[in-house]
Amino acid sequence: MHMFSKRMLGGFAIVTGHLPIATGAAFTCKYTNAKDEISVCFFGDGAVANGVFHESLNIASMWELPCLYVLENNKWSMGTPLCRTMANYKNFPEKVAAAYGMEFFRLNGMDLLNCYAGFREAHQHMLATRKPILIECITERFRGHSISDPGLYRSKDEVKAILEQDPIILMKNYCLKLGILTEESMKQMESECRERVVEAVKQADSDPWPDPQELEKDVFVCN
Ligand SMILES: Cc1ncc(C[n+]2csc(CCOP(=O)(O)OP(=O)(O)O)c2C)c(N)n1
Repeated sequence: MHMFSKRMLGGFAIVTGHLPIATGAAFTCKYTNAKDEISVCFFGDGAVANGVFHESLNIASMWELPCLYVLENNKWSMGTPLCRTMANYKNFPEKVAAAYGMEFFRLNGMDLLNCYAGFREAHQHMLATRKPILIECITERFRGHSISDPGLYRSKDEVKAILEQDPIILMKNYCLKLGILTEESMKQMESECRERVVEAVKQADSDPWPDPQELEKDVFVCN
């Protein structure tokens, strides 16, 4: 939630707070005629009952803005199931996309290859049409919403069955079976990743604090 870079415009504590920002980034692509660029926006199923979701899709479709909206549907928003937040929730995203005249893709978010193929196609389609697309990735949540959520609304057996579908482990097993990777090369990769994370944390801890004057830099309206 707290990461930000030039090409990664941040995560936001306000559910759907980032949808207009992503839509604005898509507007920038159009306005600056950046024909090989698109804006990509991820959000959970907790966002789809919010008005900002609808406003963003509507304007993106109307103005033909190249925004790829990616709904990660894990069927829970905090401890509330989708059926209690969304009227007519079955196949809801598909219907919303149709209502705004947008292309819609449903992907198996637990299957890396399915997602790879789907995202690739969506990307190519957007480069050709410059219009927005809504992708729904059906997925699962391995833990509670946050560390303060003990997840008591799901049984241990339910969570165990979900953990067995972990796409990273399934992909790892698939690669081992095909002989693309070995147990050793996997371990090597894992330790390299761990080292990179440790290095990044060290750098973050040792970097100087920014100058407080920076707070107002690039802010156009201040009180
Ligand atoms: C506008 C707004 N309303 C309510 C909240 C409180 N809230 C925080 S997370 C959340 C649910 C988010 O659901 P989802 O995006 O599906 O994420 P998940 O629970 O699956 O992690 C809510 C309602 C908020 N942050 N912003």
